[in-house]
Amino acid sequence: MTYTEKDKQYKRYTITSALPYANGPVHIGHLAGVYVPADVYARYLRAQGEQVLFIGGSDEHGVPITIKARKEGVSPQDIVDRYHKIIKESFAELGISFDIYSRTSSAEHHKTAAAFFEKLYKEGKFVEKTSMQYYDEEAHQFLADRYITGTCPHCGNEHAYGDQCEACGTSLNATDLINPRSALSGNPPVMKETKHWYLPLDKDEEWLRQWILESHKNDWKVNVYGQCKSWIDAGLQPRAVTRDLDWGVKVPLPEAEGKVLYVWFDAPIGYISFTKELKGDDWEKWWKDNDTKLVHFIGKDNIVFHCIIFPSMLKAEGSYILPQNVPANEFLNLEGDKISTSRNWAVWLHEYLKEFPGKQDVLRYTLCSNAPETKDNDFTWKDFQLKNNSELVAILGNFVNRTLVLTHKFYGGKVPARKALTPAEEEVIRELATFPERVGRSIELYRFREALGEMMNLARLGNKYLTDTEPWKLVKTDPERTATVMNLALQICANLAVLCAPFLPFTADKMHRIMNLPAMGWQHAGSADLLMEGHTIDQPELLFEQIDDAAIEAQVNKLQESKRQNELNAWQPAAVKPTVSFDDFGKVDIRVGTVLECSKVPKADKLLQFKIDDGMGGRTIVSGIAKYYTEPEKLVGRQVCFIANFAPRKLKGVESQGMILSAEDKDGRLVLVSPSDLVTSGVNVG
Ligand code: B3M
Ligand code: ZN
Repeated sequence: MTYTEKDKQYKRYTITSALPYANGPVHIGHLAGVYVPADVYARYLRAQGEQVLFIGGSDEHGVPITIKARKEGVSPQDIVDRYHKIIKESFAELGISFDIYSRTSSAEHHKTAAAFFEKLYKEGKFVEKTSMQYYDEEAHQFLADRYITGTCPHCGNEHAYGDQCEACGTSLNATDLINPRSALSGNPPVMKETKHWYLPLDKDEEWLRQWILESHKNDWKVNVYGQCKSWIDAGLQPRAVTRDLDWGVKVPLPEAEGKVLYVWFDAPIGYISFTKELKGDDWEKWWKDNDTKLVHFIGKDNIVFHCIIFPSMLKAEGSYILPQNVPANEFLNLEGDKISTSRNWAVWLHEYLKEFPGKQDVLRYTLCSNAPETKDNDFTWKDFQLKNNSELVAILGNFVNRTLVLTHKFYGGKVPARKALTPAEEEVIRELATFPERVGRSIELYRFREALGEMMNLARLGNKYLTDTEPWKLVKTDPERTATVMNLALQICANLAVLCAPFLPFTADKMHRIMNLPAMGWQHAGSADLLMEGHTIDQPELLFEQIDDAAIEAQVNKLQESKRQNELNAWQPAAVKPTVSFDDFGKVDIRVGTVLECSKVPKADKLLQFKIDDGMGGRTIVSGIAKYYTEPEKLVGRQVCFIANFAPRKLKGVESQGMILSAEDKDGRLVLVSPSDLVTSGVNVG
């Protein structure tokens, strides 16, 4: 049984993609890990004629948002309004085909999440516990999740958060951290008593083991299965689902003043709330009917929440289905370094869209062909350029363009008649028929890179066919054979328009438009009779254009600049040198001098030559600051500090009689040290 057949038992597909925190824009790591694959999957299933609900939205609660708001001195609502808009618009522009993109601050979501909690509470599904929790005495606040940082007990990462270590993916309780510190004041926290509600995951171990480790041993990805297994094997602990915070969904109990639902309790319920927003009374079948296939697209740091905690919530509620699959991806790095929002080491989607207008599909293609499906992967701008120039332009674009241009040249844009076929052509037609299944099967197995590669193989097949038959030569000797070749090449183009659509929707639209194709489903593809003889093709347009070195260099420079900014931000004063005695200090004779002349030392880029009035008849000093004072003559009259008893030395043939003092700024720039008021030349500094 193929996967395609197996899935026929489903009547509809509920596809969710992780809700990005609205504390920053979306970057290529998010796209490659979650949104591009989820969108390919949703578009493919729609093309298959399936009923699809593709859900997205912003995660607007949680500590990352309140921390950001605090840093900027604005309200959390300001932060989420700002980023929700950027995220939503940039997803739409990239063609991520959500059926709804909502937000967890919506009224429907608050209502749904609170009701979900209430139901579990009333049915006694929670354990109530009073415990000691970290509290910041200076900020008068309990320290939930990311308000507390410390060393991960599993991997030693010194910047682990109170709910999770991002380095090793482990989900933590704040009390697990070694050397905990408050993110508010930087102080070590104290313990204070508070009451919370816990989901007793320890009681779910048995069915989780059966459900994941047995039932899904063969269809869940190895990385997902492996993380779940090590979690379950380590023994599950009760998880608090409430927090002492004032930003989030209020805990709907009178005794829970000042408490909200834990963000990881409310956020996945967002998938359900958004379904309600979109479908109204018709929402339930998308979440409760057994003939619905629920699939969560996420990044690897979200595995435990989607495979263990959310399913346990759904199971406790009792009326929901569980996900059939959770195809989590690994991480995408950027130019060899971990993508980081705080270090601005990222390619931001909204910036890409501005800087590469009309090139949505190039990004979709690059990210899909390089998706971190089985291991972390690296995005480089060079590779982006290569994929565009030697794959999209040279393979897909080239095949389609050659075919359409020749059709216009030979037949005025009308599809010519196909006559007798050679055995090689019969083989091309047989192979063409296998592509919908080859591409589709890989998509259904969540192997999107492989699927994309298969689609490109059809373009390769087309190119090879043209190269083998050479219609541009054949036309001079055998018009009938040429017509057959061009007919078949056009059929391949029409097939590509259908098969590339999940990956490259903008290109597919363009091809449909140029070739005057009707809307077609996946089931139409594979046929060599999509275009009737005489069908009119419009003037060809290039599908892709070369990306030149300058565009790539600009991006690399932009990244380098952000690296430089980071280094500057991380600057700290050098450690203080070993103590010196008053006598030792007294040996250095520092004085004030007045610049009489100043010029560049010939044949030395860095050196300036000063003539200084030192009150003792004058002296020459050479100093390596030419780069920072490009108009040396303007220094005349300026007072500087210099070491008067520095051993003389020769620099580029000039004897330097002392050393002029300058301060080195954190970016390496040197500035002269001068007295703040005019003094007599030659006086001592000390
Ligand atoms: N907001 C975490 C993340 O972006 C999170 C996902 C929620 S999915 C329900 O990694
Ligand atoms: Zn860790």
